[in-house]
Amino acid sequence: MKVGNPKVLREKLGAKGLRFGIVVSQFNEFITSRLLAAALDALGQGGATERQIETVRVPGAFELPIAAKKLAATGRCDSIICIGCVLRGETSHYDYVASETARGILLAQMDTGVPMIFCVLTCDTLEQAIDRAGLKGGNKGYESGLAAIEMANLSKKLSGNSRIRNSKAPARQRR
Ligand code: INI
Repeated sequence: MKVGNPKVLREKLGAKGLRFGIVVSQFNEFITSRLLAAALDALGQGGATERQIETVRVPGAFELPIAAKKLAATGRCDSIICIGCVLRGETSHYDYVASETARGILLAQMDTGVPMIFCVLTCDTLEQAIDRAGLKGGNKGYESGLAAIEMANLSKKLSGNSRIRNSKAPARQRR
C-alpha cells in the first residue's frame, strides 16, 4: 500500500512558554561543562530565557536518573536534558555506569511522562569525548538542546494540553 501524505508529528516550534530542566554531572566536568554551554546555547537560540531553565548538578552520571526523576516530579519542567560523560577505564566499572545511567534515564522518563534527553557521552577515550563536545563531531549538547525543545512541544501536543492548539479552540462552555 502506498501512503500519500502521512501526518508527520515533528515539532519545529520554539521554546516560548516552555520550561526546561538540565541535570549535569560533575564527573569529567571538562567535557560536561562544554555540553552544558552548548545545550544552553540551543535553548537560548530557540527563544528560552534564563527564567525558563533550571539547572541541577550531580556528582556523576550514575546520579543523573534519580535527580532527573525528582526534578520531573516537581512539575516544573516540560523536558529535561541529562548531561554526562562516561569514559572507559581499565575495569568493567564503565559498563555498569554507562548502561545503568541510560536505563535509569529511560525509566525516569517513562515513569514521569516528562521527556528526558540523553546527553551522556559514552566514549573509549578522552579524545573521542572532546570531539563530541565542540570539535570534530559537533556538540552533542547543542543537539540535546534542540531535542529538548522539540520533545517539550511534542509532549504538550500529544498530551492534549498544547497552549497553541487550545488558544485556537473555541472557549469551553460552562454550565
Ligand atoms: N561517572 C561519570 O559520570 N563518568 C565516568 O566516567 C565515571 N567513571 O568512569 O567512573 C563515573 N563514575 C562515578 C559514578 O557516576 C558515580 O558518581 C559514583 O559511582 C557514585 O555513585
